[in-house]
Amino acid sequence: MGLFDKLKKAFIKEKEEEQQLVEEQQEERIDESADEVAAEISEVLVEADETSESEDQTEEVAEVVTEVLEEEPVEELVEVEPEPVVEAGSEPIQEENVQEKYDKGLAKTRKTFKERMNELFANFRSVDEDFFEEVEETLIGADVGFETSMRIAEELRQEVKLKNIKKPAAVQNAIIEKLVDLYEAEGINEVNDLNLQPNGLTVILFVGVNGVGKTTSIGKLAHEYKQAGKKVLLAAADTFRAGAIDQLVVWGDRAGVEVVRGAAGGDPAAVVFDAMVKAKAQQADVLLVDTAGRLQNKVNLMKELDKIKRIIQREEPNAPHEVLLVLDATTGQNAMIQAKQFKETTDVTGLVLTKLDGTAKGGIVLAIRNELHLPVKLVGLGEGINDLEVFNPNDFVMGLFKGLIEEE
Ligand SMILES: Nc1nc2c(ncn2[C@@H]2O[C@H](COP(=O)(O)OP(=O)(O)O)[C@@H](O)[C@H]2O)c(=O)[nH]1
Ligand SMILES: [Mg+2]
Repeated sequence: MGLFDKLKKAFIKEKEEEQQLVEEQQEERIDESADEVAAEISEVLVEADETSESEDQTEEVAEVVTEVLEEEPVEELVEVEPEPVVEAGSEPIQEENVQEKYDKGLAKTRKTFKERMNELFANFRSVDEDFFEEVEETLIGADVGFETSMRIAEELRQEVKLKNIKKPAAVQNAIIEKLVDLYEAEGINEVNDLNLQPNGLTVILFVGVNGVGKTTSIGKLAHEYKQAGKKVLLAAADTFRAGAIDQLVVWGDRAGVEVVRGAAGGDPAAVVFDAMVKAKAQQADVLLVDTAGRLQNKVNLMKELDKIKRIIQREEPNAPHEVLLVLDATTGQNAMIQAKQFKETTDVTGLVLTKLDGTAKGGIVLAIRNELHLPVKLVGLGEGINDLEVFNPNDFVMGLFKGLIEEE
């Protein structure tokens, strides 16, 4: 089943659950009010029995019953707001938590995207050229990328004509479907899992400009692997800033893993060499290498990274097994530019997209996928030690577009 169909199915399921809940609550209310009425009737009956002077008891009772019923018309009690639907829990707990994390982490993006769509359709009159231009602008504004936005608008033009789509709800669904389909098609041969070696050492190099979240992501990943019972080692090869080494050491302590470090301002390649020797001697499973982001220019950065890679390869010919470029999602188009530059500088094997939780620019994942053809491997969904997830495209798309499908 395609991703869009899944999204649609989830939408229908949600609607059905909502409806079911409303019905259940209505039934409950009817039962409750019926019980109340019955209680009052029997009270009246008992009273009437006790004071049974009156000749025409039945009439009196009937009067009171009518009064009670008029006072609290059962019908009126039935109108209740549906409570939020609680997931049925049919899926394994682990998976549900991940989807929840995505839902939470993407809340801002989703909300903003929904607002943009509402704005787009608020002035909707017909599917004319002005409208398609507004679609382009809306998508560009949602950070899904220039090329992607143009492509979607063009495909929409054709589809609207072909299928004679007129209703705004149908147009909106067509836009979402195009986005999801395009995203899915680009991801068909993509490997999102990290290239972990089943036997022996896995070396992962983290690159990216200052402040994007390299050190934090390494700390989180170290924690995850440590929890999974792996022997983990960290290399503090960002010797450019003194603070950077200490920061990695703090994360090492938090995760309970050793950090190989040198002096601030020292040769990062020497630190990496020490770390490689140590990792082999200790038969470590994973070595995560932190690097400096800001070197004066691209040539210097390239030289530095090449040197680090050579040292690693000399000790372990198939390593590094991943070169992960860390990007800060909050920077939107700037992240795209960084990715293009790093791609020219070094062989990036995948992306870590951080700070998705704090931004409305989550649409950038679509742009990255469609325009850079680099797989997102990890996503940062918060500052906590557990807030790093292996990227799951399905969970991501569900989290991004949930609630955007309209009833046609
Ligand atoms: N909200 C949020 N903050 C993050 C995330 N990842 C990193 N950060 C924050 O970004 C800042 C810079 O991170 P740092 O790891 O020092 O970046 P580095 O210079 O690339 O090593 C820190 O304040 C982190 O707490 C994330 O996924 N979500
Ligand atoms: Mg750092």
